Amino acid sequence: MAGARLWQGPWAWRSACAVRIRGVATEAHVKRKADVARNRKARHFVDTLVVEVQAGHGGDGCVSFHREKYVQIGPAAGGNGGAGGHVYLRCDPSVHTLARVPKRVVAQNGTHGEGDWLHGKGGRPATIHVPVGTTVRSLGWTMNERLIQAQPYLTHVRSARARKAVTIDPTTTPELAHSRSSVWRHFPRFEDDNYERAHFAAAETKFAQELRAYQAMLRHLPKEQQSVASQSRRTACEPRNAMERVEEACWSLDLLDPTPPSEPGVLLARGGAGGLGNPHFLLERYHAPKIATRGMPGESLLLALEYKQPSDMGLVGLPNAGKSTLLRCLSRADAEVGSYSFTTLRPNLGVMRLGAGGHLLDKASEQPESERLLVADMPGLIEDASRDRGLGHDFLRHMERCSALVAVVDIGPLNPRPGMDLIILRRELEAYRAGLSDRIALVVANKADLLGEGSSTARADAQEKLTKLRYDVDALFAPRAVPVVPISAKLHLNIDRLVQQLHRLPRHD
Ligand SMILES: Nc1nc2c(ncn2[C@@H]2O[C@H](COP(=O)(O)OP(=O)(O)OP(=O)(O)O)[C@@H](O)[C@H]2O)c(=O)[nH]1
Ligand SMILES: [Mg+2]
Repeated sequence: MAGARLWQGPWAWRSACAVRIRGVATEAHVKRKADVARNRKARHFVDTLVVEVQAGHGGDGCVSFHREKYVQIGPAAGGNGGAGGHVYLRCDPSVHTLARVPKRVVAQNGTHGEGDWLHGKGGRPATIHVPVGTTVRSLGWTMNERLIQAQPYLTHVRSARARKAVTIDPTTTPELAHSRSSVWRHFPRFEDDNYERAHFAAAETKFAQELRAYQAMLRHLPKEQQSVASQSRRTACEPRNAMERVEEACWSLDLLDPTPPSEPGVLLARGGAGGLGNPHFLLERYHAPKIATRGMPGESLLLALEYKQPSDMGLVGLPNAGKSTLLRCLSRADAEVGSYSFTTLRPNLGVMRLGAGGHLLDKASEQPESERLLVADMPGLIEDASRDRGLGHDFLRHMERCSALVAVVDIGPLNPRPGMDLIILRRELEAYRAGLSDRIALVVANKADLLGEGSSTARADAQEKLTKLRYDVDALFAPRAVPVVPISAKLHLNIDRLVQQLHRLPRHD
């Protein structure tokens, strides 16, 4: 334990120093910190995710000769390796979050070929299921271990120079020689001198021709049959920094329709082709080939997923206005409530159940529902959230798919001018996306229970404050008429009237 602390000590000290040395934290650093904080609490509401995708590698071809009674030296009988599994992406209407998408998706490798012409089995494909409304961006293809090993040799044999003579000298180009050994398999005891045999040169030329033909065939496939990895540029980006570079994505797709059941989905990464067994290298003058090829590496890529949660209405407001309390009051959602700012770090969702007359059904009510409205409670917005103050305003992406917005303001005694909150809110919504504040269809004046307590003057003051707020709302949203409903979300006061108003809200698509 003490050892572990000793080991952690200098590391922690060094990283703290690194931040101090840099002096000012970069914008990206601040953004990442806010993202980490948001993810920690509401893990069920994952809206952005970077996924490492790895298609299966091909199984190795086999070097074997047929043996049976009275047949001592049979023909070449090594099976081919199975192809690696592809990785697909499906848009699934039964999925509503990215929380279940693993951060690394790996398809199965093909199995190796065996003797007696037994070909290997193809690897099982892997499928990523995402909700309708997900934006998929490819951050580029990446190198995997198998590709790092095989790439130099594969590039060499594909090159024009190699077309004339494929000769690799291990003393002058040891790297290439090493890479070559990750592509070829040999019959036992032939590993050392197989490469010097004339037969190998002929087999290598054949392999190079076939490799070129295979790649040309892939290139000429219709666009929708080509993998996303092959349509992307190579990236050197690390998965943990990937979200910062999402703007540089080289391929992107908005999945607005579910994938038909008859289709496998978008092909993200193609599995590697299976290796070739030794019968494949039977040439006119060589009847006992003692070589086979290993399976080709599967494609790998880095993917950024972004999900904009569609909901019927979104509760927006400054911190502590009582948005989460209101969501709890309207639905069974267990949103966290606290008397400090930024209690909510990620959007919470709740379902508002309405009965036949458009009234709110009790949480335990067994009465039949006539309508359901999905309500999203957003984290608090503050002034300059668009400049990454507070939690920033990235979470507003969910508002883009929200039919109507409900602004929640604190009308209690601690907030002398609730109208100012609306001005800040409007400005921040507009800073995120011009026109977004036009979706505000209702203003909820919360914490009304704290006003007008006791004397009649207090009641008159409360009335005046509400009138002033109505005046501010009219001035701010003119020529639109935006109703103001005073409530107490905590004490469930005037909720019936609020529900009636919510029911009547105009919905944008
Ligand atoms: N008296 C009174 N207090 C309320 C009412 N609604 C909310 N509160 C209190 O106000 C505080 C903040 O409530 P939250 O629901 O967490 O506020 P929020 O807008 O979700 O805050 P953030 O998540 O930080 O943006 C809590 O202490 C609540 O108990 C109300 O109607 N009356
Ligand atoms: Mg909250």
